[in-house]
Amino acid sequence: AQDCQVANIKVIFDFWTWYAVGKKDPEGLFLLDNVIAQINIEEDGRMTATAQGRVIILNNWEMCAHMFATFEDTADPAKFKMRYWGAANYLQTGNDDHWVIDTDYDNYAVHYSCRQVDSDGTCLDGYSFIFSRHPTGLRPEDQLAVYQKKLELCLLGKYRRVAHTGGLAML
Ligand code: DAO
Repeated sequence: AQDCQVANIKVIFDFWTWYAVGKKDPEGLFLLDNVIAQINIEEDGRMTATAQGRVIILNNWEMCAHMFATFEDTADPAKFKMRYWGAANYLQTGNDDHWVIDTDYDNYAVHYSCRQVDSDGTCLDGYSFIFSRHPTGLRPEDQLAVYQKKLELCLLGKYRRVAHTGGLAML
């Protein structure tokens, strides 16, 4: 709808869905597949996110988790702290690093989060998402850039494909 309110004008960064197409899991894996995320810019300018994905909790109970996240800036504009929680209290909560390693905004994004840094400075426990705007995966022309970032993150070969079967994620 058109109401001519400047505050209501949507910019392309808002509300566009990112499909997770690859994931390096952390210990105590949570989000399995059909993972989608949306970055939102609130009216006060703060960044938030909503995400959903298939999870298995408690006694093999499968469900679609609805997650929310808020972000805090750090000195580095691409490094955020992300506080996240679920729509239900039996879902995970946490406060993780959220680093945007690379993105062209329109097609792909490489995310990285180290939860525990080892004594030698390497990452002992962390996770990383490869996001695409396309549920079918990365475009061939984005694969080299993503490969290069996986290499730089020392995570080459550690990712699994995240399927989008369109079932639970549509709920
Ligand atoms: O899946 O094991 C895991 C860790 C994922 C943490 C949950 C994050 C929920 C919010 C995601 C926002 C976009 C990255």
